[in-house]
Amino acid sequence: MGSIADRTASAAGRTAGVVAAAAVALLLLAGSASAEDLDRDARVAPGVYIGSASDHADPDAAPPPEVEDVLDAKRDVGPSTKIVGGQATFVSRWPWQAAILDGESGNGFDRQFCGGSLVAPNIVVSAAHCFYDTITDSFPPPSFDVVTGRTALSSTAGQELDVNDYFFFVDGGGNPLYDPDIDDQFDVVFIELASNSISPTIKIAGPTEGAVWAPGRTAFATGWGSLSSGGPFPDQLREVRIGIISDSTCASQPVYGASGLFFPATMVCAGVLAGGKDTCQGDSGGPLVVPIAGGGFRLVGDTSFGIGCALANKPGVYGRIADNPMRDPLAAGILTESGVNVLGSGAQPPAPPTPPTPPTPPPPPGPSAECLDAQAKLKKAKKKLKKAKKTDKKRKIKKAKRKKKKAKKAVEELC
Ligand code: 4AZ
Repeated sequence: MGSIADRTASAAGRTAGVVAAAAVALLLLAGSASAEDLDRDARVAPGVYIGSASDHADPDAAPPPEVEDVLDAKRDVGPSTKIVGGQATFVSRWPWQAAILDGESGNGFDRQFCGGSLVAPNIVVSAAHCFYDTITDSFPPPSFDVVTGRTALSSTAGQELDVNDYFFFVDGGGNPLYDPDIDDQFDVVFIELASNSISPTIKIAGPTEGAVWAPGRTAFATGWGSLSSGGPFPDQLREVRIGIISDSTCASQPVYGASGLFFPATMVCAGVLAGGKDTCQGDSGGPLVVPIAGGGFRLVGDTSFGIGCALANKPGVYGRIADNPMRDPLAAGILTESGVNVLGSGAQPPAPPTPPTPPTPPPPPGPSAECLDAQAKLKKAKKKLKKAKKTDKKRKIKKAKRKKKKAKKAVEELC
């Protein structure tokens, strides 16, 4: 518990108990300020590290209020299969999809409060706001379970796995960078499972793969969240097809510009500006993925927040996990914990669908070349017959008549 934090903290000569890590930190350590020096409005600098939840107090504390919000809402409305904007799907299509469960009582439907993405056999990426306790302003020790390989939450399919620890971004002084009192930046954690999941994993889009999640690209979000704000929750996993939205559009006045909620360094928007398709409460932490050429997907975001759900000009906002400043510390922290490189490389966007072959153009108007040839031959045969008639030679006339007849027949057939 707290292992990478303690190891790297001492390597960097920091005081005991400071949690900091990630290979990328080496690039950023020089001249890094103390926690006190940090300007809270500039939390992207001077460094982004990874810290763990394991040192924090009271494992028996009540779950964070945001967890209770989702669970209360589920108790109120119960399961439903009626969802707007997406469609029911199967975990076999999105096998990296994880469900995060709270407490001990009830089935998976009763206990699920967030989603996640399996990126290594023992690592799930999820959202920081799923775990942060806004009452104590801290990340409590893990008191939740993770399910993989399950389509219907209320079933017992797949694996239910214990959690060893979870890790979040911290600044150079070991303070969490996710702080909902300020904004929703750095809304990402990775969870270390106590044992491996057998489900297939997904790679995070790597530094050479920006094209796969360029603005306008097709994306999919999946989860068990309500797809209408305050509405019912489904028991079966759902998927929704949306698009990546540019930072400039998302930061524009009619979208999130006026609210001041959107920070492009740590967030990416995806959705449909006309409204109607979106993630919603309970989808948090779950995957935002994009298809790649040759089949397969890359993970580019974790479901974070939005104003309402599926409203026009209010798309979903996702943790920008495929870009720095979060990508490299996240990947380095996971590599340290699990030995797995979770970054993809070399993937291209899928080729656009091949356009239908154009219909063969109609033949040009007018007589064909064969017809013109036959007509010329007939003219010649007529001339020859005229000439033959003048000679009065019967055999010649007969031969010319035969030729003319043949040429006439050809004209009739070809013209
Ligand atoms: C939520 O409350 C939530 N429309 C998640 C995603 C969105 C809104 C709310 C995006 O967990």
